[in-house]
Amino acid sequence: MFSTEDTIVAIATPAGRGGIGVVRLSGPSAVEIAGSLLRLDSPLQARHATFARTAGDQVVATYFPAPHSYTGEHVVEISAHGSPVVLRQIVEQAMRGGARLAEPGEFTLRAFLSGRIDLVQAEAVADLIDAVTPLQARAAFDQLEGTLTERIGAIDAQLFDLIARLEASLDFPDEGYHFVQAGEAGAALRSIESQVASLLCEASRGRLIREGAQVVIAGRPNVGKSSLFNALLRAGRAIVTPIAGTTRDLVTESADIDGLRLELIDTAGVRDTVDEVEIEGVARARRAWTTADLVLVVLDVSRPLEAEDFDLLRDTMEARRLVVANKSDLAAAWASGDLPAASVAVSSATGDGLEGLRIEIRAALEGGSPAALRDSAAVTNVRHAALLETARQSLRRASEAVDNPAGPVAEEFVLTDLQDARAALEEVTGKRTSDDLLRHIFSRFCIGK
Ligand SMILES: Nc1nc2c(ncn2[C@@H]2O[C@H](COP(=O)(O)OP(=O)(O)OP(=O)(O)O)[C@@H](O)[C@H]2O)c(=O)[nH]1
Ligand SMILES: [Mg+2]
Repeated sequence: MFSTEDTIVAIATPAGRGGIGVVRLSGPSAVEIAGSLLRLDSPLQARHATFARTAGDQVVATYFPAPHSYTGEHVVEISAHGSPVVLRQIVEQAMRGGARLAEPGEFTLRAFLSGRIDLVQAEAVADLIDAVTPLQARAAFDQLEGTLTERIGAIDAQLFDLIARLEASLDFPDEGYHFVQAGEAGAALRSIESQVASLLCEASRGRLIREGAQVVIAGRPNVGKSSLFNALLRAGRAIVTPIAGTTRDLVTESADIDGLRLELIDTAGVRDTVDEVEIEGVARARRAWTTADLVLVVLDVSRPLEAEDFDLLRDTMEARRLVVANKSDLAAAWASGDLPAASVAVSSATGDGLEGLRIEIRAALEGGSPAALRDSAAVTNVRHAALLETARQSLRRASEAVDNPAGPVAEEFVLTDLQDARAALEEVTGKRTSDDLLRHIFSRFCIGK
């Protein structure tokens, strides 16, 4: 379906002016086409930067012969001065020489099709480019290095071995000999299943790294929600006034807490009101709590607790939350023991306690293991997580069949489930794949990658 017989060309550097700009050619005729547009004193040598002229610029061309190139094909990279006009001219000349304009991600697609990288690694390239925090970049880099590929490969190999032995038992039914005993098959299955489960366990942490978490600030009017929002952002983003009911709509901003990306959302103070705008603001605030990964429930420690404060604590009980006692710089009207939940004392005005709150936010999002995020998160991609879940369910069914108290179920049934599990794993790495899936994955890449 995807042709790799033609030679593709694209500007590989970002649009606009820059110090240098790179045009990349890949395909069987990359060298000939480059030769047609470059005036060279000597022919291009493999992996050597060669000075040359084009019609409109002085450039440096580098030739990477197949298969040791980014795409696995013959690649020529032409570094010119970073002028969009010059770069476009080079691309046009290459097209006159027979090259085709590359689709988004087509260079990486070719690297996948030529077997130089697998699908996980190809997706990691896009994740690395899109990363906005060092933690996201690190997780993508690990995947690019093949960490996940290796772990899935190891699981797949064990499955393959088990399947082969079960099939052998089927092929020689008259021998009365089983190449694998039920107990042995059960143990192997449990081990494989637990390896898949541990990958899945990393997936929820991985999602957090990749997509960031939504953290909503909730509370009654004037308790200092917008002040806390600004303090966590270290910027005067939201309007703060002594007037209750200042914030009317959701105010959203990205924040970065120790490399963990957050979408921080300030909301309208919750109260009964007849103001139509405020009523809508409160409704939006309530909806935001229910979808948040974490709710910061803000209370004002300088004012006596009222029934509405307890209502708020009750209304947010179902959510993952942290109770924040704000305005700790003022005289306290209540103590933390008066609340039905633990609380963190802060002053958004002075910054007191904010560092502790940041630590609590991270811990709450990471499920209580602060070190975990930094260590490893092999799975960050929802597509991978969904396929691993499918594999786990198939393995579960196979285990149950093997451990059946009424005697093990026939090999045929176990085999079907094991094959299903394998198919799911192979879809992660792209050993099995469809054109539609590839089209979908590579469409999120930039042109020239
Ligand atoms: N002393 C002191 N004052 C604070 C603190 N945090 C907020 N304030 C003051 O409390 C008032 C209300 O602050 P906001 O941040 O606007 O409160 P809010 O919860 O966003 O209020 P609404 O948007 O009306 O719901 C302002 O006068 C702030 O200066 C604090 O930690 N200490
Ligand atoms: Mg506000």
